[in-house]
Amino acid sequence: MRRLTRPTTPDGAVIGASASPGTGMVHLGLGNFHRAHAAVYTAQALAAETGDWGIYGFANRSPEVVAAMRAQDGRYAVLEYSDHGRRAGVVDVHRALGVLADEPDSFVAAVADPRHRILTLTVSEVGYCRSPRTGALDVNLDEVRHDIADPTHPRSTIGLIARGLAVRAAGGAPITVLSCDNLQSNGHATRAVVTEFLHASSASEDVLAFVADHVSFPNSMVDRIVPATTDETRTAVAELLGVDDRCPVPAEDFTMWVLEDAFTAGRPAWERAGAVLSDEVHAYELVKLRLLNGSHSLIAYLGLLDGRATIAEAWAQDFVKDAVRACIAADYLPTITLPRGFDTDSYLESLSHRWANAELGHRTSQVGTDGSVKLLQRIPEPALSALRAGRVPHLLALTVAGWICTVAPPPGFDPGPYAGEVREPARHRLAAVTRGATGPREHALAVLDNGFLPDDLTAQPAFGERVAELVATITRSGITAAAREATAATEDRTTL
Ligand code: CS2
Repeated sequence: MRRLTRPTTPDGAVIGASASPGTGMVHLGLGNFHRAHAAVYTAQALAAETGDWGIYGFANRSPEVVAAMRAQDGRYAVLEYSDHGRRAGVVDVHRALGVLADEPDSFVAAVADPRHRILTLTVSEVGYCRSPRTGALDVNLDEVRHDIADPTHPRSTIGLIARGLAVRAAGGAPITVLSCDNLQSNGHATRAVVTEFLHASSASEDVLAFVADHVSFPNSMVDRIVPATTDETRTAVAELLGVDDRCPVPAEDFTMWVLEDAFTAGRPAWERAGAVLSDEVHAYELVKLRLLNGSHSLIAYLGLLDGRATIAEAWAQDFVKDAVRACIAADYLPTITLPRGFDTDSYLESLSHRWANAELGHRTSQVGTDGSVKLLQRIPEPALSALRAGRVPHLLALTVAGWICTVAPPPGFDPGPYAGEVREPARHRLAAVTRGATGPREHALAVLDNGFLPDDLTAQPAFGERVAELVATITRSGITAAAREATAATEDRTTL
């Protein structure tokens, strides 16, 4: 079968429009999420309104996707699974490609190039180099420490972005840095870590003033469930399009993007592709980070510990549904001021539907990955607001207990066949701090006492106690019993 390229793309298969040859945006993080989300919005925006918005895409580390896209004239397919079956379309908006780890100078030059007016980021929660305890730039991370000492040869994401902006400052051309990651107030958070880095590395007043006055960091809420590519993805694309694509992306049909309209140097007409420009991004972020992502983590850890490979299989279990419903009603919804006119019932119904999408094959281990960093965006704030109101957030505690039992199982506890697939950057440190614990409770308390959660949450002993009890119950009686117990302890209910 012929390889997907410009000449072999079937007629009518291109989603939206192809970008023109020039690049107007730089993107960091060529993973599946960007390729099925912002790239698709950009292709559709270009169909509605032309502009020089081709993307110069950088993969963080992995050369594979860059090699595959280069061999395919920058193209790849998005394979969408919905109730109506599956369909595939080709995205053609990447006009230059690189691997950050191999050519950091090209990235810095691209950010500094005044023709580029937006830098978009999908570097995952880990990429922002923030301290779990304080949320500020983590100057104890090796890469960050290195970059502060030698900011002209950076290795960390934040050091590289800061370097690009510092070089750009000389010409003074404004630019927008747009985080597309699941971080609360992701624009503010990005501005904060970049600025903290510039201060820590003794950047000049001119550079600081440029970043303060001519670089905008809009907040945005991003949403599309995008699993990892498998052989089935490739086979399905071959069947649907008749070409061999080495880097297709599977995705659900749902997609959503809410952005603050703060683009200092222009932007594609993303609103014409369905993105929402809103002054209520914060409210949308909380809805998404808590109701979707927070619940997702709970589904993932309950499912993993119950031997379920996918989110859909986990969501099919009554004990998981009951726990998630109670969690949303009692632990998440009371902490959110909803956007104007928001229809909670239909949002919850659509979540249930999305989690049930079995064709997607979205793995519990994928959602369970990087828990030490992802959970920080999902658990501490709602947990604190419950504790301050005098309630124990049993199901948020269960989420943390599920994470501990998955990635740092107490001695003698078997987390099941899929826990080993979970990537966890803190795995070694977790093993080190729990070594020698005298039982599951002490094991959990050792995690809570060692800086994995924000200080203001660990200052509330009721939370740690609840997590420790639930880790003990999971170890002694299993995940179903622990989930049922935490659900029963939670009074409010809602229906999904
Ligand atoms: C998931 C998200 O892996 C995870 O942690 O919760 O990637 C989720 O699928 C997306 O945010 C959906 O927009």
